[in-house]
Order: sequence, then structure tokens, then C-alpha cells
Amino acid sequence: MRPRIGITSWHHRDDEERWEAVLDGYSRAVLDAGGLPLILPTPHALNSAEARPEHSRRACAEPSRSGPALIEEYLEAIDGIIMTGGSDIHPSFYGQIVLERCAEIDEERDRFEVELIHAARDRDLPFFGICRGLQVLNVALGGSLYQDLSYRQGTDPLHQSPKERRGEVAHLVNIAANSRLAEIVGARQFPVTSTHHQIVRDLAPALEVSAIAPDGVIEGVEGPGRFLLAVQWHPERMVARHPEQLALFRTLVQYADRAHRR
Ligand SMILES: [Mn+2]
Repeated sequence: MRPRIGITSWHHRDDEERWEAVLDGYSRAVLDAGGLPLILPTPHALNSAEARPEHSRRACAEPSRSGPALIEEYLEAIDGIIMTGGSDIHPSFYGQIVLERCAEIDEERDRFEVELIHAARDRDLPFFGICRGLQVLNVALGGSLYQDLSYRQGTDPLHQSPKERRGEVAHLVNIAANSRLAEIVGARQFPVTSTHHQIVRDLAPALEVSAIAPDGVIEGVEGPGRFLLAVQWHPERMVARHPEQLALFRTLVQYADRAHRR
């Protein structure tokens, strides 16, 4: 069996219905890299108790403990995780109030993904974060964010590039020597897409910077364990024109394969 890669998903609600979805670039890249993509819906079991008004006023920095059994079942079913892009994590997770330029927030997904990160760390499950996935990883491990790039002096507005959807290059990143990322991509500098409007402020103590933009914005992080890596750009949107980006997915799948066979 191919190594099974869990892919976190986005959900959208209107008055009557709720969708669970994710851009197909993630699952295509996992398939191309030799893995089996499995989309992970945000569990409703985590949400029901939290949805009550008396709970919604509570600081959401305290993660829900109502669904750990379900998260353990998810982790039993997968060998590695891709934490995907999406909306902004609630600033209370890193001790801030919501500022004016903070965008859409999905607290259900925030709670699920923060718990998923801790449970995956307990199992040393291979983890690859993309865009929001990098930000949630940093916050879950004790770091913080700028809620909008305009709140950080000297930040290039190009990070929020309208070309993103077409997978077009927005800026370069410089890769840290001796990092796992440098080993994977075999380069010290390369061009990336960029559509994020939030950026890392304080890096979580367990993480190290592995890629940085010319204006100093953190674009890649990695940490201890079998495989813990995250990037701020969208490799799943780049693989068609920049096949070297597939190496990131291949490496995740290789480590997931070892996890699978342990
Ligand atoms: Mn960027």
C-alpha cells in the first residue's frame, strides 16, 4: 500500500449547508509523489460543544479536548500529514486580540489543527505544512504571527500576490545552509509563489528558519523529529511549471513510508 497522507481541508457554511473541500493540487502532488491522499474533514464532534454560546465567549486559546479519540483514529489511518492553506488562525491562540486587518477566521478548524499538530508530534508523524499550515504549526508550538503584512515594517506587499492562483512566481527565497530544506531542493535560492497576508512574528522555540525572503519574511521552518517541515509558499501550485517543488512531497512520502513500515 502507498503511504497514506492525510490532507486537512477547508469548510464553508451557509445557512443550510456545509461543504468540506480542498484544492486538488495537494492530492495531485501526493499522488505524483507516490503517496495515497486522504482528505481529513474537520471533525464535527469537536465542534458541537464549542458551538454553544457560553463556550463561544471563552478564549479559544484553550483547545477543545472533546475530540481526542477521533484525532487518534485519524492518526491511525494515516502515515503523514499535509496541513494546507486557508483562513487566518484566531489571534487568541497566540495571545493577541483580533486586529482590523485580520481576515476570515475558522475557529473550528483552528482547534482541530492545533490538536492534530500536538497529537502528530506525540507520534512523531511526518508533517508538511503549507502556507496557513506553517502559521498554525508555529502558533501551536508557541510562536506568534503578524496579523497582516502591513503590521511589519519593511515588508514587501508582493507577498500577497494576485498571480498566486496561476502558480506564478512572486519572489525569491534564500535557503539556510545545512537545513533539511536545502538538502531536499538541492539549491540555496529559488523562486516561489506568494499569496499570504500573514507572516511569522516570533518563531516557536522548537523551530528553525530554513527559508527567508529578501525582505526578511520567514518562508520556511523545520523542527526536530522524523520529518517536520513547513513552507509559506504553495508548492502544490508550482509543481506543473517547477517540478523541483515535487521533491518536497516526495520527501514527505518517503518519511511516511518509513513510518508506515516501522
Ligand atoms: Mn511570501
